[in-house]
Amino acid sequence: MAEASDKPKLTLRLCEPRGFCAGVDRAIQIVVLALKKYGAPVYVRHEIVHNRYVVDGLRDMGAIFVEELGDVPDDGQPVVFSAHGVPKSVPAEAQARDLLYLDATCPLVSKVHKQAMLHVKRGRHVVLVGHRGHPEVIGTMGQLPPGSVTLVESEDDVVRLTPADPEALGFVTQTTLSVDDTVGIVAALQAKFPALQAPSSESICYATTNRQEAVKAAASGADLFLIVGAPNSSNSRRLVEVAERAGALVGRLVEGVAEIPWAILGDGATVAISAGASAPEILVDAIIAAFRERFEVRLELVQTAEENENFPVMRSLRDTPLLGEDMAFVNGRG
Ligand code: 2E7
Ligand code: F3S
Repeated sequence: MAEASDKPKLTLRLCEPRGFCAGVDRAIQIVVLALKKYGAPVYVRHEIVHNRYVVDGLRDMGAIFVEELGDVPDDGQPVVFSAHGVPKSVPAEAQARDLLYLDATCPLVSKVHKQAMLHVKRGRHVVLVGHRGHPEVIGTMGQLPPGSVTLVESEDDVVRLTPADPEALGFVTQTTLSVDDTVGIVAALQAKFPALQAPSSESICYATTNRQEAVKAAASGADLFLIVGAPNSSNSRRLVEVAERAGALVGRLVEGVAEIPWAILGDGATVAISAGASAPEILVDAIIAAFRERFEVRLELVQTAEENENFPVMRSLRDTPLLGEDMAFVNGRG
């Protein structure tokens, strides 16, 4: 008979879906495959996705991360653009310098770029709902002619908005926004500008929507809600906000085990866990293992959706095989 544990008891609620989305998986694959095909170094403009474990792992394989194309030398090696997208000037500069570039922009970001450009083509000024300074926002604004886009971050910004022609406006949003906050901002825009044109499909992506839904479903009654993700990961930060608003006592963004606030957890506590779209599952596994060392854990799954999205890499990399260890890394499990 199994011996009764003398460890305190704890319920761990695991959200599903969590962690890597199809765009992140594709972006990491592109860097790994480029390293296989072209050898090291492969330059990557900006963190391929906002996660230190991923970036360090790729650096160990031979990737060199730079912030600007100007930092890439003319040594014949390829440069990859991050999943967040780039202004049009970046591929233009790469072409002018005859650099070999691979664009790992998420296809769902490229779709938002196209919808923003379509607004402009139809004579509309674009309202972009998003967070100032985020690389995705810089990339989306950089698709459009100067003066044709205005960034709106809040309902207050809507109050201050005075477009030249209120009859000719269209909006798009960043893909990783809070679904609930965005409903409020878009409603304020529509109330003030009844002629405002929506994009032909939702800009907030499936992964953002699904992760926020699962967090909402798991938050009530949680003493602590851990979101695995990096401080510069927009979608992960939104999950912490969602968790706290949906009833978790404390929400915490953690990059790993070291940041878990053990002191606030006693016998009988409930902890919920999710992970941002850029956080590998290996980090979640390590956190669960750390809980098991300290507590007698009862694991619960809170699943609100099933995801089957898969974004293939560009044709030029499709013949390069991904084997064992590399495959595990790409899937966030190695
Ligand atoms: C690209 C896009 O790398 P992330 O943490 O990025 P965010 O935008 O959330 O800071 O997550 C994956 C990802 C999400 N959105 C990549 Cl546009
Ligand atoms: Fe793409 Fe959404 Fe992931 S925009 S990179 S699928 S979080």
